[in-house]
Amino acid sequence: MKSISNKLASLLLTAGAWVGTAVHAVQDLPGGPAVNQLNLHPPVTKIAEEQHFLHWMMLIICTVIFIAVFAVMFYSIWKHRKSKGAKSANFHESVTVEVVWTVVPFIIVILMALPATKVLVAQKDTTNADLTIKATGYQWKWGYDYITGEGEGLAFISTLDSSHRAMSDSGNVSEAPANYLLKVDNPMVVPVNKKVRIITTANDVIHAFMVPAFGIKQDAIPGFVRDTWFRAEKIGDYYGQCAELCGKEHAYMPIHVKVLSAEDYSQWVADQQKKAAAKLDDPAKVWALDDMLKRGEKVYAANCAACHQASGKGAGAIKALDGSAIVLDADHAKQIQVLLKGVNNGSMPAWAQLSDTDIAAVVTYTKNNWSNKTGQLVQPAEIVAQRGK
Ligand code: HEC
Ligand SMILES: [Cu+2]
Repeated sequence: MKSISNKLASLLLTAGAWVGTAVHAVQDLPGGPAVNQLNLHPPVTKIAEEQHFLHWMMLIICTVIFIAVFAVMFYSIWKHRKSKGAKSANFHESVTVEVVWTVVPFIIVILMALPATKVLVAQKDTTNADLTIKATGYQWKWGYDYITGEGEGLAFISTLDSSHRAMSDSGNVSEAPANYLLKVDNPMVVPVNKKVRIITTANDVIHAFMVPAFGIKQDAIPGFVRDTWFRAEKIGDYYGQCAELCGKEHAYMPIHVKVLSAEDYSQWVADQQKKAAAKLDDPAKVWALDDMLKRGEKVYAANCAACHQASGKGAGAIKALDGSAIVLDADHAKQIQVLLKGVNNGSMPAWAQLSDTDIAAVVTYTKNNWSNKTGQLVQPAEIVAQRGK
């Protein structure tokens, strides 16, 4: 008994200490979660506002009904208890009671269903969008393709900041910033007050695109196309997550939507288009080893380190690249094929979406980093040659 109460006390102390540090470290994130948040996220779209209204309206109606029904019930039980000599009344087939208990709930249900249906239909109306963006779920990141509207043709991948992932893996979150596990390299950027249609799909498993402040949540299913929409009414940063439950890694593919003024958005589009043009490397270009290694290091940090670790040692089923026979092999095709096609049903994902130069760079990097001092240099042209095979 004593030992149990001791254990309990120490458990409470640890919990207390944990809550204590957590409260110090974590702050509200505007557009994202808040500390001790009880209500839904502050709405930034009409739809989200209406969802709030529905949520509260129904909660209040249900609470009023609950209190009324239970008050009558408990009062009756107490008032007509047996010790007072109460005799139960006997009334069968009272038409009045039956009509009342059918008609009243019917009216209440209609009162709740009408506004709910109106919002539901509005949520589904993705017509006349100013901008259409395809959001593709990958294990474990989002791909955004600007399909129509201003910015058409832009496409990029949005990945969790690797320092946040490292923090999560280490379990030491005392320094966690307010945007912990919500910081990405490339946020989705959209203009304010414009209707944005989001088309969702996925490349491997089911994902779900959710941004609470916009009141949107849509499954992203491989081989299917679904859509949703929002019109953000306030400039700012808004955060969401992949809301699919199956598999812990969905927690590491956050969504960050940056809402800009019309002018800032146009500026962003112009900048992106310039960058994209610069990135369109000539796959025929012949690279020097040093430049390739520098580029490969970046590609590795952004795409591979989450699984294979910065040390190249991997972990568990994730094979080490440091010392791997495939990486060391003088036949470059072996590793290039691993990257283009993936292995083991995607447990090592395919990277065909990376550019030829990026793949050549990361292959070169793994072949010359850690203890892998092969001196081998892989050129983009080799990737081009391997793509069709
Ligand atoms: C989602 C986790 C994950 C990511 C991200 C990932 N890999 Fe892998 N990788 C694996 C797993 C798991 C294996 C082992 C597959 C097997 O053979 O079962 C593997 C195997 C490999 C192999 C073969 C190693 C061998 O000796 O068989 C190479 C090469 C490789 N990965 C390179 C890369 C590169 C380069 C990147 C970044 C562009 C990368 N991987 C990103 C999970 C990942
Ligand atoms: Cu997901």
